[in-house]
Amino acid sequence: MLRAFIAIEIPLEIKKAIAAQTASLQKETGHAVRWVTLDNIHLTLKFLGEISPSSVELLSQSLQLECSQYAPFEIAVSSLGCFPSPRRPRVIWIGLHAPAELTQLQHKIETTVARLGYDMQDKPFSPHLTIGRVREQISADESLHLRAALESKIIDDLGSFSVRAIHLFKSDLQSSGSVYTSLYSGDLGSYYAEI
Ligand code: 2AM
Repeated sequence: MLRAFIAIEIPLEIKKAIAAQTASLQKETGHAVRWVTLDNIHLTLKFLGEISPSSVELLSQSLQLECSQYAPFEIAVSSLGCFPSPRRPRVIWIGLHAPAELTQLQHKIETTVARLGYDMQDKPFSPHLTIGRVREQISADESLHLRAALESKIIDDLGSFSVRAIHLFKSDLQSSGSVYTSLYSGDLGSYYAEI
C-alpha cells in the first residue's frame, strides 16, 4: 500500500518568498511549531490515504480526464492564517486567491475519486498552503507567545503562479520527515489545445 494525495506543485520562487517572509516568525516561535520544509509545500486538492499500487493507473487516467477539461489558471498567494482559529492555532497556512475553476476542478476530482471508492471529504474545500504544524505538547507560555507572534505578523503579496498540471503524489515517511514524489502529472488544457 502507499499513502497518496492529489495536489498542485508550488513554484520554487513562491516557496522562497514564503520562506523569506516567514523567517522572522519561524525564529520567534522556536520549538512550538514544526515548519514544513520548502520541498514539501504544496496545495492539496484531495487526500486519498492508503491506496494499492494497482490503483495508480486508474487514478492517473481519471485525473488526466478531469484536468483535460480545464484551461490553465492563475492563483495569487497572500496572507497568513490558522486552523481551526487564530486563538487555537494548530495548522499555520498561507492563503490563496484562486478563480472558480480551482473549486470546480477540486469538486470534480473529489466526486470522481469517490466513484472509485475513496472517502468523500465532508468539510468544504478551503485552498491553503500548510507551512507549519503546532506541536502537541507546548507550554501555556509558548502558546501565548505563538499567538502573539502570529497576530502581529503581516505578510505582503507573495506573487502569483500559473497552474498547468495536477499531480498524484505518494508520501513516504522517512526518519527525516515526509518525502513526496509525483507518480503522475495530469496536464490542464490539453482539451483546449486540441480544438
Ligand atoms: P494540508 O497540509 O494541505 O492540510 C499530504 O499528506 C497532504 O495531505 C498533507 O499536506 C495534508 O494537506 C493532507 N492530509 C494529510 N493527512 C490528511 C488527512 N488525514 N485528512 C485530510 N488531509 C490530509
